[in-house]
Amino acid sequence: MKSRAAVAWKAGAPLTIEEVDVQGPKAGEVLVRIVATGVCHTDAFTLSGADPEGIFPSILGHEGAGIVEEVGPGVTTLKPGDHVIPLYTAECGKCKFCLSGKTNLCQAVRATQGKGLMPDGTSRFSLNGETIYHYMGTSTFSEYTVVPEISLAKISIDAPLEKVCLLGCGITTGIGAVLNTAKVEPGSTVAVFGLGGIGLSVIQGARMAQASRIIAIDINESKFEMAKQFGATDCVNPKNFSDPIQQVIVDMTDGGVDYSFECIGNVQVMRSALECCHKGWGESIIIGVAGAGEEISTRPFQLVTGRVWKGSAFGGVKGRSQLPGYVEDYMNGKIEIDPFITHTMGLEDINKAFDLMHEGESIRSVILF
Ligand code: NAD
Ligand code: AHE
Ligand code: ZN
Ligand code: ZN
Repeated sequence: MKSRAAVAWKAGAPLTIEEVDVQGPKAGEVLVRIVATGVCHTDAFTLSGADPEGIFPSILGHEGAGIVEEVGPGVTTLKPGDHVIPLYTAECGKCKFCLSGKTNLCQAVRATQGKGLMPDGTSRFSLNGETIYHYMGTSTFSEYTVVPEISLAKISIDAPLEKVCLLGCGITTGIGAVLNTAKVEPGSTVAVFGLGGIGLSVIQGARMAQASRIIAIDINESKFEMAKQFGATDCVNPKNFSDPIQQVIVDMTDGGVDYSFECIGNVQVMRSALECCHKGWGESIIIGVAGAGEEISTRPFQLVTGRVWKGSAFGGVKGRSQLPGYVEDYMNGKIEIDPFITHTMGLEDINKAFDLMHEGESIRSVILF
């Protein structure tokens, strides 16, 4: 079949809207009609060429929601008409990772996913006979996409897809990092570096966890108003201080915060986020994604003296079993999504969504098909 899709032809070039060919679902696969998709900074990261796994030409997008159109042979848990959120972290329930009880990082399809291919090693997308690669196993910048059954969370038919698409990445990632990865306790102090969709979701999660103090840090002060709405108690622009930001936070908190979160993808800020943690117990969670060749560093003494460095992918959330609960929590008012959607547009304007992100103007743009 034909599908309207935004194709990334090469690093750094704008996406172009094409009528691509989409092959029907093979065994264990599902054809999904995407209704809406957010644009996450990770899409921009891969488009920039900084992603070691970036492949071109490809169809980006990993923060979508849609409706099952057709299922391939052997698919038992989904049927046409079901509402779904595609998962860049699958949940097979059978692999060593799924069975460990220690991680959400199912590896059942991860190897082929990282090569832009379906689990059988081929792509469902092409244009004029040329292969177009998948992205993160989701490719939500296409009206029709093919996704493994184990990479789809079935959600309530009543949930508005143009809102809950953001649970496909940003909002779940931020809240999950607080609740699952850090396990922030009531009364904790928290520092959040970077106030985009991820950082604001961390703030939302920190408030849910009843943190007593939430320090929001960004070099773009226009983000502070929304940070306060979500529960930030203090807003700090590192550019207003001559001291390093970690020293500023340590001075503000009698020795450092209990938890910090890096939501930018800047390795220098990752160091600051670790070093603003309290001696003896402070934990810093890396959420931001850094480019090829970049490395983090600190004095080992920072860890010897009890600070802990952790990372979090998709907020530690197991998509098939836990994401439907996040959708319910949105429906019953426990999770906020609407204020994140600062812009909506059609697929033909998707490059504008990237511009708004780079200009610091948007939190999330949602593309409506
Ligand atoms: P965004 O562009 O919307 O927000 C980034 C924010 O960081 C902006 O407000 C920007 O002003 C701020 N910032 C930039 N440089 C800064 C600095 N030096 N000091 C303080 N603030 C600074 O991005 P986003 O969509 O919120 O994504 C944030 C990061 O999280 C990206 O690296 C993205 O790839 C990553 N991410 C990771 C996961 C995961 O599962 N680990 C999931 C989603 C996104
Ligand atoms: N491809 C990159 C890594 C990108 C990355 O870390 N992705 C996050 C999700 S970001 C969503 O916005 C993730 O889930 N990572 C775990 C995984 O298995 O990809 C690189 O450096 O190669
Ligand atoms: Zn994302
Ligand atoms: Zn698995």
